Amino acid sequence: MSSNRLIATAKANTNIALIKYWGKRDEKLFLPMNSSLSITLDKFYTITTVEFINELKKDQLIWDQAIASSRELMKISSFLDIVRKEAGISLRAKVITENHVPVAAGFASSASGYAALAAAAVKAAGLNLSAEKLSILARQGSGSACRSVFGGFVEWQKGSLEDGADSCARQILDENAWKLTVFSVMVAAGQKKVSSREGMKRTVETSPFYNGWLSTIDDDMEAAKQAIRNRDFEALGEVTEGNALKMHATMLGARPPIIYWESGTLDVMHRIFELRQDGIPVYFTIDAGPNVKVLCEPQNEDRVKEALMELSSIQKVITCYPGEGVSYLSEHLI
Ligand code: FM0
Repeated sequence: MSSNRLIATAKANTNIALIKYWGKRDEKLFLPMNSSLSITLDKFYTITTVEFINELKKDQLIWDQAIASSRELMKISSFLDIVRKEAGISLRAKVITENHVPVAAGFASSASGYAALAAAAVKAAGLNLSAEKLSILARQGSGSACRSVFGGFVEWQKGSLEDGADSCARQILDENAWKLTVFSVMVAAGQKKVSSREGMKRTVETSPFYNGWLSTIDDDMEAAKQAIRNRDFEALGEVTEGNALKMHATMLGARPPIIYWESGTLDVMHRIFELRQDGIPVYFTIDAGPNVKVLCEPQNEDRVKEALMELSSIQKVITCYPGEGVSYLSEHLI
């Protein structure tokens, strides 16, 4: 690869929110109603190469080895427009992206996807952005992507400025500072029916419980940060599980209502409650889908996994740990 080619490859991991982002105050800039907090994970990731090419008339997108739909291309193109504007270039780009996120895992591949795309695009465009600026850029592709820029435990401060210049993520603890186990538990389910984008919009607009949700976020954020500072797993688990349940409660009040849970989701939740009654500190969180993420300390990991595997409604359990933030790869896919 010659040094003057406008090309770069970046890798980004997915993240799982412990305090959830649910609702936007500005849809165009992806500004959230509430702050959130996540763990970047080590198992599921996206690798994306961006090359700005003189001869191209329009952007190209190759998505998991296939030409992407024009709808996907349009989204990527308008995201690249932000980068082009910032870099003062008008070149079109070839984008090759590979998702190593099992579709059924219930992780938003948009988080790792836009973090990797933002990182590769700015480097290919010759921009030298701070991690904070990169996070702000990634946010404008998908909100949760701003957190995947950083590894380990990450907080996304909602900010208050109208242009979103203070709405970005920052690292609380790096990925080696506190090893926790996060099981990605896949339960039997059909296709996801309501995207998180649509689900949060409908909740903000129609749920009478939405303001109740918002009124508890500052306390939850503070409790989570304190638990992380103190490496207090039970305190972190309590606030994490409660926060996820509150988010889902807001959706029950939406019209039409949104229920992401399947019967397998409930089986896992009840099994976690039983394990806690048996004295094992283990907690769950659930995103906008039926799968469950289960958190425990590494010393209890075997016992928890065994208990989960006994459930017939479970399809697969993948063991994850805190992972790193975006990185650049010297080899590339072209
Ligand atoms: O990750 O409309 O980022 O904090 O996963 O692209 O900004 O896909 F549980 C739900 C993520 C929502 C919580 O939403 O939405 C979280 C959620 P976008 P995202």
